[in-house]
Amino acid sequence: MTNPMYETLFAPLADAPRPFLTLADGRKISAAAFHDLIARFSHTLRACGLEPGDRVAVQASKTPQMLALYGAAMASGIVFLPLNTAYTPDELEYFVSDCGARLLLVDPGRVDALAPLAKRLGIALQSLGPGGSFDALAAGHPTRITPAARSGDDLAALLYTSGTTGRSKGAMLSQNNLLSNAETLVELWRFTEKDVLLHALPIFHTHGLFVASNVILRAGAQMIFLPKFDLDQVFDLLDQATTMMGVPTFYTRLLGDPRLSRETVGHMRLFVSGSAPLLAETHLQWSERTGHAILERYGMTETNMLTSNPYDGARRPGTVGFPLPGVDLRIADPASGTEMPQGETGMIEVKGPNVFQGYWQMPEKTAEEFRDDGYFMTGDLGMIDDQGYVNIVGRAKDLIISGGYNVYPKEVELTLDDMPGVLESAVIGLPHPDFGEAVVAVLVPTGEGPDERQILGELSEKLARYKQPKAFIILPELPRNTMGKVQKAELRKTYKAYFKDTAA
Ligand code: MLC
Ligand code: AMP
Repeated sequence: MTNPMYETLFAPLADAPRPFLTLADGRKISAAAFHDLIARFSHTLRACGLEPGDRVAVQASKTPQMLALYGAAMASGIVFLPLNTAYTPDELEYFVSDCGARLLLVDPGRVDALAPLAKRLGIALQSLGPGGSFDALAAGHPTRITPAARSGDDLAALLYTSGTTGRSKGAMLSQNNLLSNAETLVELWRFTEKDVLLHALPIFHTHGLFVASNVILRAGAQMIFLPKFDLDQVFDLLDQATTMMGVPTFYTRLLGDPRLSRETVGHMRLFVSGSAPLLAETHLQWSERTGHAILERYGMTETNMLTSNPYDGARRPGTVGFPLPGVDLRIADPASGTEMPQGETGMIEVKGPNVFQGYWQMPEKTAEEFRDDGYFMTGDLGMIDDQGYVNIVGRAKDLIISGGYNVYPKEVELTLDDMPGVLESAVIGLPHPDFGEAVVAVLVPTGEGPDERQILGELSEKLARYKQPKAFIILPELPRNTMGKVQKAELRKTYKAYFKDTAA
């Protein structure tokens, strides 16, 4: 194959009259029409001066155009860099300059706001989606393409992940990393061309882009492609779907709605959850209410999917199931990397064709996260039970997962510590009924004390909304151990019921 990703996932759409996308307003886009768009966008990327191996960065709403751009990047051998639409221009600037993108695509309404940034970085700026300048350029291009020659080892995408310290890192994913995972999941979860996936996840992260979209493309199936998770839209369109993938917040919100019943989901084949822990309680409530056992799986940006509960066989609440075929997973002593006996808790370490190629231009950081024998340290603490199911029992990394989005406390603390009235801060995740965990800032004030509204105002210029604290707790000092280290575990324990019974 001259371009495995394009040929496997996107070429089969060409000239196929079958439906591919159903949009929120009921409009359908055929596979053939979608492929025409991919071809036009591919020519347009080249006309904008991008060569195979160059990066295209995109921060745009979830539209068919955004998904077609992904296909076009693959067809042209261009590395796709999708960015969370919640990122502020400050956040965006780092990603775009770090990866040396040649072109930045944004929503039409954001061009004016981002033009100075693009000028400063010397990068071309176009808008994508209805009324977009990129779409207008594309209209003049042909609907046939010859894909760029690429091998499975060539880079397909760069996804940025934050870290416990320092700068965000661009995880380099090759064509084979993505394809091998899609192939495994199609088989394991029994996807066929008869499936219709209700797709309400964002497509700038692994879950919505690589798990959901790649699986559907590989299976030759179709999607109900919603701009975001909206309960009314989901209930309106659910009866046309056979499967859904979501973060746990999708399931708790659906459970909170009286429309959810055995009848409303009677025709569904499969519900998948991931990106954050699904409470055993949610799993059980879902089974009682709908008769379906949610299939929970576990993965990471750097590794794609790693484990899954079985399709046939018991889907155990509170576990993430078995290592995927082809994935070697071990529980190791975090300090030495020595494998631990079954039943003991340690670092989850993995190896396989799905594991990424390293961090963009950060060879030292990459080396730090791999063992000498090639295992990648996930930063998750786990245990394998007597039936072989992997249980995630904690995190070695200081990370909060809020509604499926990762928030690294250090980034929020550094921003807070710079603000007037703040002497120091500790950012923690507390159990939250809607988001699973919510970001909370514990602040020690200087003399006058901080003004919360002013802080939130300043934070919104610097940090995406989902990273901003949902609550502030003011203390005269932070609890520290004898070494002077802030005891976040103690803070989490003291305030664990903070959001209990709070309406979402
Ligand atoms: C939105 N807000 C959030 C938030 N999402 N705050 C904290 N955590 C979140 N996840 C903010 C909004 O800006 C808004 O702020 C307020 O919270 C409520 O808005 P909302 O309209 O209710 O939010 P909503 O659009 O419904 O979003 C919630 C959500 C969404 C859960 C549907 O966050 C979502 O789609 N999450 C999926 C994330 C995901 O795909 N993760 C996969 C990563 S890949 P205000 O104050 O303005 O009202 C990965 C690997 C793997 O992890 O294994 O899959
Ligand atoms: P990200 O960096 O956004 O890809 O997030 C990856 C992290 O999400 C993993 O390292 C886990 O901590 C977490 N995660 C993903 N799936 C699950 C799951 N099913 N249960 C618990 N944590 C999960």
